Amino acid sequence: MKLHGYFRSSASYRVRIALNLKGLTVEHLPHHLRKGEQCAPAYLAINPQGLVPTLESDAGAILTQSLAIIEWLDEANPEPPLLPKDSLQRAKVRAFAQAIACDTHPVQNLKVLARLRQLGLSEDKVTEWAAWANREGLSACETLAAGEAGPFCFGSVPTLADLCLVPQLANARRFGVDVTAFPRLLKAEAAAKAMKAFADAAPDKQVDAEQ
Ligand SMILES: N[C@@H](CCC(=O)N[C@@H](CS)C(=O)NCC(=O)O)C(=O)O
Repeated sequence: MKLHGYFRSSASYRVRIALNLKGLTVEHLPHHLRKGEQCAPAYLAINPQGLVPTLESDAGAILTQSLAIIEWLDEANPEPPLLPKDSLQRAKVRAFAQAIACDTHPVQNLKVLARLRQLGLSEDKVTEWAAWANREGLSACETLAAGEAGPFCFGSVPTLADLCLVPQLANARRFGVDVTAFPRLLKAEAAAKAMKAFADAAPDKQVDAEQ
């Protein structure tokens, strides 16, 4: 398999964690987002949104959207499961993951911030916007996980929720968010980061990582 990604891309980071948890190896094909490589015609031909990640299966199928990719990997490689067996817990895990992937990450994404700059917002205001988006989303997630058994977001093993949480906390820190406001999320993050699958997926461990 081939994974088109970028070391600092949190959506790619989610998929890297899933691959590592499943013990799957892929060829990593980096696209430098700040240089606009995601908009090259050859890449748009496989991902018309011009976003990473994209996964190419061994059979040549092209998959986009990190959550769809992760669910496909989970179905094709059921161990260890990334979603709980209980249908209510499964819905809660998906809700948490979507709170990050559908409602938080997209409004602080590179192209949204670039558009805000084009519309005249100063760099300070752009960062303020991104920090606000992260604070809002993570604060809701703190409440969603508050009553759940730990140490992970939803119980004693990592789920799709943790795959979304860890990369988003990295984004939040980059935008200067005080993440100590989210103790339940930090507990889950600490448990996750102690696992090699999460540690090896970190941005600074990737072939295209910049110093
Ligand atoms: N919902 C998509 C989001 C993908 C996405 O926004 N990726 C970012 C990097 S984390 C990207 O490619 N940004 C390029 C840009 O904004 O131009 C997913 O989960 O895969």
